This record gives sequence, structure tokens and C-alpha cells, in this order.
Amino acid sequence: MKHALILSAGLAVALAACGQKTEPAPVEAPTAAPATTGDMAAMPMAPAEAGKSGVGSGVITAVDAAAGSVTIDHGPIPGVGWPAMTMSFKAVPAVVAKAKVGERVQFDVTVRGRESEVTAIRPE
Ligand SMILES: [Cu+2]
Repeated sequence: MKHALILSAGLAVALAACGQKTEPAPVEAPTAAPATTGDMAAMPMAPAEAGKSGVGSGVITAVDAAAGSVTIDHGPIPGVGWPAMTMSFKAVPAVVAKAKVGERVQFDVTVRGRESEVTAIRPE
């Protein structure tokens, strides 16, 4: 029993490898959990804080320096599960400073819940 307890703190894969025919993965395990295999016990899950990042590419259609945002007509971003669209992003100051309307760029975006932020852009 101790054996099973220790394993359940790890991965369901470990259980399978062990050849034990116990119940499947714990129901509580969130499907979208980030890859924090070893730290799960130490860190009570905080998916909202972890965020996701992706790399997109598109054309800058607006820059709002006062608001600290850029609008990008972008293609699909698999890293964050987004389809193609035109949207306004929050952007770090360095990005706002160098973004130019009409420029085609590749950009890094981080998404936390409903917030998204462009953290870097590169000419494409
Ligand atoms: Cu979008």
C-alpha cells in the first residue's frame, strides 16, 4: 500500500509500468496541468498562474503606446490553442517601442487566463 501511495504522487504512467492493475489516474488531475512532474506535491496546483506561451506570426495593424498594446492580425498559434484572428494584445514596453504598423513579425505571447501579453517580436 505504501508503494502505491508513493507512486500516486508521481505519474499514472509509473503505475502502469509497475504492472499493478489499480484504478486509473486520480480524477482530480487537471488535464491541462503544466509539466511539473516532480514538484506537484510541493506546489499545490496553480494553473491560472502558470500560463502558456506560444509563438505566432502576423502583421501589426495598430500600436497604442499609451495603452501599452499592439494589435496583430495573426495566424494560428498552436502553443496557446488559438486560431487565426486579429486582436489587441498587451505588450511589454520594449515591444511597444519597436512595433511598427504594417510590419510582419514573429512574436512570443504568454497567456494567463484571459490575459495575454506579447513579450517579444522579431521581424519575419
Ligand atoms: Cu488572437
